Amino acid sequence: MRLDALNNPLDLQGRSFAELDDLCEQIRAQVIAAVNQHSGHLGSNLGAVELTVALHRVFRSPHDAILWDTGHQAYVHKMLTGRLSGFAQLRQEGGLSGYPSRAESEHDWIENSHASTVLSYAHGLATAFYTNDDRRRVVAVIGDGALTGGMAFEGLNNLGHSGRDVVIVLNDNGRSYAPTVSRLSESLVKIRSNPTYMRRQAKIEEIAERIGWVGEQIKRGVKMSKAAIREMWEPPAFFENLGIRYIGPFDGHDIASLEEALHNAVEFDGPVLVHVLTQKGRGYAPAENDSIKNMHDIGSVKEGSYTAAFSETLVKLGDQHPELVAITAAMPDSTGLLPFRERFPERCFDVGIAEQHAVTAAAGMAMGGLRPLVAVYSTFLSRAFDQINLDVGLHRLPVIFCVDRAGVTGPDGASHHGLLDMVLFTKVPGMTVFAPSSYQELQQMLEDAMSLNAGPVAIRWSRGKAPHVSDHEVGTGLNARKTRLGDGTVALLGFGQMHGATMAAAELLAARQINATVYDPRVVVPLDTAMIDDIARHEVVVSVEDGLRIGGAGAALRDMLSERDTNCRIRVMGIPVTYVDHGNPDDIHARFGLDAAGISAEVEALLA
Ligand SMILES: Cc1ncc(C[n+]2csc(CCOP(=O)(O)OP(=O)(O)O)c2C)c(N)n1
Repeated sequence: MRLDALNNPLDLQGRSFAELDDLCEQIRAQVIAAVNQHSGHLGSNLGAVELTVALHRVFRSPHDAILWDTGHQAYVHKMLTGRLSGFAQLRQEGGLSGYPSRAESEHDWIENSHASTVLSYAHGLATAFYTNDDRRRVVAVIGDGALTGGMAFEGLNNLGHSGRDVVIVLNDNGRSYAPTVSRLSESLVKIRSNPTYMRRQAKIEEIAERIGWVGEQIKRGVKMSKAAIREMWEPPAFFENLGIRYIGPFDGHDIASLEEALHNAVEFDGPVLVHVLTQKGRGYAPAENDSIKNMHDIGSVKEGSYTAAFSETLVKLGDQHPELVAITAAMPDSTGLLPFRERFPERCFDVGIAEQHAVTAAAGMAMGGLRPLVAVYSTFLSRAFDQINLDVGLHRLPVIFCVDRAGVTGPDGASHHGLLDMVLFTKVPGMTVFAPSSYQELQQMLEDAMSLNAGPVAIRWSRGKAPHVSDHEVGTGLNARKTRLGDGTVALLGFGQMHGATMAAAELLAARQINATVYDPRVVVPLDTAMIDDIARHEVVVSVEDGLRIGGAGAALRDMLSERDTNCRIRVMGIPVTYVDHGNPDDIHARFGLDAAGISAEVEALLA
């Protein structure tokens, strides 16, 4: 069977296991080729090939709902549901999304790519199907990493309570990005390393059943020893105490045994967890041998990037400040924490995919006299806003948020852009917010943040390469920096990386005899009042940010200007309130006028 002749999961029916094994080889080759060309998620998809084939043979998608937690491992699912040709344009503007997408296929029920949500969707769908007497199955695939997120526990707990018919497939490869950090995972590992567990458990149950009628005493004794044995194997007890039947573990690369397990699972009433052991990066030696993250995705910290500036300075600060500790929610590599962790292993904490817990744990550490820094992507931090606002902000705790991938991030699409951070941070009383425009600015801000003790500080920076500047082009403290002297007509302000675009726009304007003042505001909150006084004297002020235009940095600036006695006209440029698809960041900025041409055109329109 040729993969490129497969249009529909129904084509998988009636195939021999030998044919399916051959198909899996073809799928692996396609995954590797696509990721090598366009980057994306490699290890997780290579590990889920057989599992995805088995799921599509046992369940009837899209009638049955196959739900993927996070969704980064759904490439194989896409290939089996008629989208193979789309991989030529994987993650490119207008091309195939790197995550499930409802616009792409009726086989994709959910498309948000933030982890740990799938059990809640599953509970909701199963409730709706039950209520409507709609006999569809619901299958939720969740990784051991995603299982460390609090929402997963909430979902399990509620599923066990409600008894909804959901098949939960725990795709356990022992890894998130890095090896999964979780007590439950350690117990799962015990099972993983003991393949006789299943056989032994079946035997004990059988014996107990057989001799159970001999006498009450023996029965009770056997029950107790069953319980004791079960407790030795915590995960089954963990799930079953929550009201979820546990079966497993099964070899996640053996289609026959997977199918048998899935068929058995649907026979039970109520929620069942099928524990499947897989190998991340399976079948591709470089991924199998990557000890950090089995090539979870391609590309880590790039030289010259903002992340690299953070990573480098953090180690230096760690030497100077023994109280400094760093926290990550399962992403020590891509957030740039590895050098710090290597040097100070006991001062670096991976808390699992648990951003909310990370923030409140940081609050506790700060209360106890440590100086915690939370390194996190902008998009993932927004789910912990309540914790930032109340657990940290209200307590005026000096937690430092190092917010990577702020602004438009590009190929990962709507759920991965960091468009909300400035909107949210500007609403936390007492929070200081920095937006660096260069490698050196980020380093300076991180050092300055260490001396701000009265409340939380956030430094938010964009993905990718940072401009490199010389010492005299770096500000200090909470001051803005005037980077171009104009004639008082037009003032341009570009927050963070958008400073570059405003400088370029000023050059275009200069060619048309418009001599603009340019500021690098540096600090989003509190805005520098000397800068406000100065720009208030201009005829036209244009602020540019790579976040939502409404309620963000420019909006706060406009608010402050409106309180002055000034006739200046202000235009706030940023991203409109919309979900922005995947694409190249430069193209996306240009689409919203956030490039030199767009900014200069806006200025000319305002002057006209
Ligand atoms: C809330 C949230 N935080 C962080 C991430 C980044 N992230 C994407 S996949 C992943 C690891 C997932 O591990 P697991 O669920 O075990 O799946 P695997 O890739 O190992 O198959 C992480 C941390 C995310 N998607 N969502």
